[in-house]
Amino acid sequence: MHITALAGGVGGARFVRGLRHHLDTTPGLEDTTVTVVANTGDDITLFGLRVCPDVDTLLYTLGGGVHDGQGWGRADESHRVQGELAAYGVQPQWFALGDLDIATHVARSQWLGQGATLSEVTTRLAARWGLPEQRLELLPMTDTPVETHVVVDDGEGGERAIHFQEWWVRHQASLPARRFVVAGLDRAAAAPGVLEAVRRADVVLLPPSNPVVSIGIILGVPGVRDALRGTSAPVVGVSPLISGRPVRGHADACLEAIGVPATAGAVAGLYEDFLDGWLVDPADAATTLRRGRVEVFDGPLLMSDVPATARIAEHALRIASSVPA
Ligand code: FO1
Repeated sequence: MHITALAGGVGGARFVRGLRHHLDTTPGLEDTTVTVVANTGDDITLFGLRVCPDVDTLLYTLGGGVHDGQGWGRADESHRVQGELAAYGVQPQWFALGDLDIATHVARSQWLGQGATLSEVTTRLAARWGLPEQRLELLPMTDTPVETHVVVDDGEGGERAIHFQEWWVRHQASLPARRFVVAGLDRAAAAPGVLEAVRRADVVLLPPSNPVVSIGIILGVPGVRDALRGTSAPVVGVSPLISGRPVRGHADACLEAIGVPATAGAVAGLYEDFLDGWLVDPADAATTLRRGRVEVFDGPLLMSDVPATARIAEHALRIASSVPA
């Protein structure tokens, strides 16, 4: 069996880690391969280094090196380099880059500078984190540099665009977002293997990632949405909301910016043209009605630890085998 998942950062990475745990501990499913297509709209160049937060969160989480409390960055991290940069007055300081993490960005930037594509670089980084041995393939959604920007009020009656990370990390999504603009997305091509991974999958999963700035950005890569509509595989999504709120992150602020209510039903509506099954938390079951052909199921969605997350993944796979694709 082959599973393809579209993922953002923390929620996507934790879900895929649970999925892999379920596959590895279930007789007959160990050989299942998983392709993860990662959002790259969060990418940013800082201190001359290319930083790919969602790709790195997936690498570290699946490779066993993540700072579990934060959900991103490396465990046992130090911040001596950024401290030294601060002493030089080098900005920004609102985005914490640890010393071990910086090595990833140096390696990536060096290889990109030598002419490697982001896919090739990601494959090299994934090898260091042991992903192939776990039958995990990690693909950036595109090799074209894309960056999500957030249009906010400029305080003088006009508007200005800031990088997504500045809005998310520096301002904690507290500046009302007028809209998201993804520089480069309309001209981007899906990275090698991405469309095939959707088309040849036996199951496609949408982990509980941000529906606007993670999954929504991947869906904006030309060809991805059509591949999802055309795949013969069942497509099953896991709601990122519990009781209408994101467990972490700012999905509610993102949904508000695009005029979509923060409800599990409204999020399913964003995927209605290709989704077959939608898994919501029991807290949202009563208010989530079947939408068109999308069948709704409920089960606990709190990813409190790896075994609990594995049970959510198992439920998603059971749904995949029960819904008509
Ligand atoms: N998130 C934060 O809230 N604060 C940070 O300083 C921060 C630094 C950071 C560095 C590398 C990295 O890969 C991720 C980092 N994140 C940080 C997380 C991240 O930028 C966001 O959670 C995502 O981009 C949204 O999915």
